[in-house]
Amino acid sequence: MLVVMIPTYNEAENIAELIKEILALRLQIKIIVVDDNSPDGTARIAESMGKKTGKVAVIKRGERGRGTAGIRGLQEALKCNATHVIEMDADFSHDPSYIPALLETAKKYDIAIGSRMIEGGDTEGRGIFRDALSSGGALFTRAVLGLNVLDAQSGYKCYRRRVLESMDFTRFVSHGYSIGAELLYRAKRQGFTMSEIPIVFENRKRGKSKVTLSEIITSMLNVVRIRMGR
Ligand SMILES: Nc1nc2c(ncn2[C@@H]2O[C@H](COP(=O)(O)OP(=O)(O)OP(=O)(O)O)[C@@H](O)[C@H]2O)c(=O)[nH]1
Ligand SMILES: [Mg+2]
Repeated sequence: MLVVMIPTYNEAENIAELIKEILALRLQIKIIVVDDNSPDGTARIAESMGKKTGKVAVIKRGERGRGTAGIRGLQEALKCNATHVIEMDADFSHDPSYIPALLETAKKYDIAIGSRMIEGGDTEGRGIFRDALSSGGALFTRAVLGLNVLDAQSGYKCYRRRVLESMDFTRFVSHGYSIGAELLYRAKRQGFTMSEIPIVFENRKRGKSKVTLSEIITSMLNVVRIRMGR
């Protein structure tokens, strides 16, 4: 069974439609939403979708943070017998229509990455500054961590169960957005394979961005810490 894990903070304008589109793929899927007590009622909306469909579980956390919310979601996915786990954003930057291709790729490789950087991939609707920051960040991450993928900062990925089972998240040196890159780094060192499929990443149309410039810079510094192991 495939679990799709979605961290949310104030995504009331996106979450219901996203869940509908994912379930419309008609795959054997369970959705786990990890919400950090969003003031806009995201969790309530997701819960009501869960009641209607029986396919959505909502985890409500008291703390905040994209990174730790993601870890919690991956751990919960393992508890419900997932063979594969997809991690994606709630804001439609990650088009759910790529889910089947990610899953297929993760049947051949341990990790499939939705990539903006390989041929056929792209980023749309983002300002030139943010775009340059993403591309530069991806190149930097790849070089420092010695990864053989171009979009190591992508938040749209599919993991095979055994990758997640092998991770001791208590040993992770990063806490924020760089957790994803750290997971790839640790996976590569353990001999897991990974491959990218092209995605067109569209800037969010509804709701507000949560990531700050300081978080982006911290996550770059964390890449160096990951490499040094502390
Ligand atoms: N649970 C949880 N989810 C979060 C938190 N911060 C962000 N998210 C979610 O993580 C995903 C990515 O966050 P975004 O704000 O879209 O960040 P981004 O995609 O890097 O930036 P933009 O595309 O510019 O908005 C979205 O689904 C958010 O709702 C948080 O503190 N807790
Ligand atoms: Mg986003």
